[in-house]
Amino acid sequence: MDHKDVQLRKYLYDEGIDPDLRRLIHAISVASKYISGKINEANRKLAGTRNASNEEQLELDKLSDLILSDTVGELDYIGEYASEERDETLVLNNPHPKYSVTIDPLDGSSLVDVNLSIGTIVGIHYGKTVLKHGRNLAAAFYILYGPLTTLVYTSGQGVCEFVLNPEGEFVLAQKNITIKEKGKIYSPGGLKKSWTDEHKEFIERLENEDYKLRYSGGLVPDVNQILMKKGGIFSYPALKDAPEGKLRLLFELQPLAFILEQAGGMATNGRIDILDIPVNSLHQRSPIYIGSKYEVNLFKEYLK
Ligand code: FDP
Repeated sequence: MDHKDVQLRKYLYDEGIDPDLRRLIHAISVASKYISGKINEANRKLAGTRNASNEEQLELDKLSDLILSDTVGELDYIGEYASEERDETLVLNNPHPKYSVTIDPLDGSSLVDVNLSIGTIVGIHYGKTVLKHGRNLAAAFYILYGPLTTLVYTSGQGVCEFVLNPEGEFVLAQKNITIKEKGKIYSPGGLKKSWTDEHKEFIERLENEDYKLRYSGGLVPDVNQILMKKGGIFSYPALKDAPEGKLRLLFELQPLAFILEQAGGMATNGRIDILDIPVNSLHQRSPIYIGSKYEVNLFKEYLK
């Protein structure tokens, strides 16, 4: 593998992306190939022994974080590296920080032992800190480790998908990906008995409108499914015992909201767009409704 990734780099070049941002995106995409290899290794080990999955998963999370922090840390223009795996950000002390990075190194890692898809989520903010609302994002992407490894990306000029080919290169599969005004699938997170009445009524409405249930328990594949099926809704709501829901604003929601908005969809907590939510803390959580406009706006009606 020589990691030329000509198509990925040309795409970024054609978009007029600043060379430093291009280098950062390419460096993370190369790191994701190693993570993909490590996931396969872990899967093979589990398939062979079917033993202690918790430890195996934990190790994989930490290893992915290490690979990514080392990769980002080598660049002398990054302000902060913030990872879902760490309590605090890694301040890189570079004299002229241009970008800061949020990473969820391995989202959905509890699905490794059952061989379901998982992902890495990346947000790249302008400036020396990641503690910014989502409109400050310069770029966002996720890598989906499934039967195919794909990279879905935006820098505010539409959404495109790259696929990792057998030679280990990310090649362009689709550009200008858009979703429809209204979809046919719903993906509802959270324990049903903890749902609020508004959320329960909203989900019943979708069921009465013949939406099909599609929930894998992995945020990246579940949101990717909405994007690739060209519509629908993923939700992880406020719960009676967790009013802020489960998912993290900086590491999970902002990057995915940026991508879905760019594809013509919406992402909200029910009251305010995810990208406009003020950021108070690194591990802040928020409910999310993300997908086609019809479904997201429908939920807002229920909240009124
Ligand atoms: P996981 O706990 O397996 O890491 O953010 C974490 C996440 O998975 C998301 O990938 C997923 O959408 C969500 O949690 C699943 O939560 P539930 O188990 O409550 O459905």
